[in-house]
Amino acid sequence: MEVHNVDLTISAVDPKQYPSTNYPEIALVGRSNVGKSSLTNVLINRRNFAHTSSQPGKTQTLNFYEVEHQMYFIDVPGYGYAKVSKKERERFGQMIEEYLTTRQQLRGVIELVDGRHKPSDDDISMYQWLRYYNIPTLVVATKIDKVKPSALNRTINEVSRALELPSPDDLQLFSAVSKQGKDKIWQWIEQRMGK
Ligand SMILES: Nc1nc2c(ncn2[C@@H]2O[C@H](COP(=O)(O)OP(=O)(O)OP(=O)(O)O)[C@@H](O)[C@H]2O)c(=O)[nH]1
Ligand SMILES: [Mg+2]
Repeated sequence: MEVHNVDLTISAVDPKQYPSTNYPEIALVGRSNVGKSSLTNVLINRRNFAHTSSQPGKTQTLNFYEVEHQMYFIDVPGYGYAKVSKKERERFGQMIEEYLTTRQQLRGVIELVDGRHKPSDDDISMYQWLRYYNIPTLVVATKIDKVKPSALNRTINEVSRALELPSPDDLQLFSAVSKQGKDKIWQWIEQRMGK
């Protein structure tokens, strides 16, 4: 999709605030600082519309970005961020879990992992959890501009093995710097939207 029109509809802290339209929704999940907001910006052709930061824990609400009056991207707070209090983490956890398991409009989830490292235990748990709930999931290994081209196959193998991906198509390499992988990710999204 060529995106021209985008709007931050709501930064929600409560399900009552979620948009009431029936637009299909795609949520982005992953560890704090992995690059969820950066991927959102690349997909919507904006520089810093979704606020990014080198400090983890930047996104603290469910941010609904309306795209082309057709769909929403949901930028979700990251997991595994130690500086957020336990209470806060539990609150995020519940909010995210409730959203992912009950939201009718949700068509799929993009789980980001850091392409430079092996998936963490949290990454693995998240993926297993999404599989358990039968939520269609694309895994995106990001920051691959920081990975030597000769090491990319190793990244693919490590992520595929650690997450036990059912198919090689369930993984996409991406860089918010070079934008490599953007078109493939859009293809997956459009397929999930039934286009
Ligand atoms: N080199 C490189 N840096 C990236 C890439 N994607 C994100 N970053 C950097 O990683 C940092 C975190 O990016 P964000 O997009 O804010 O991460 P996030 O997952 O939204 O983080 P939280 O909101 O804290 O959960 C920023 O400094 C980004 O510039 C990438 O593909 N390549
Ligand atoms: Mg963010």
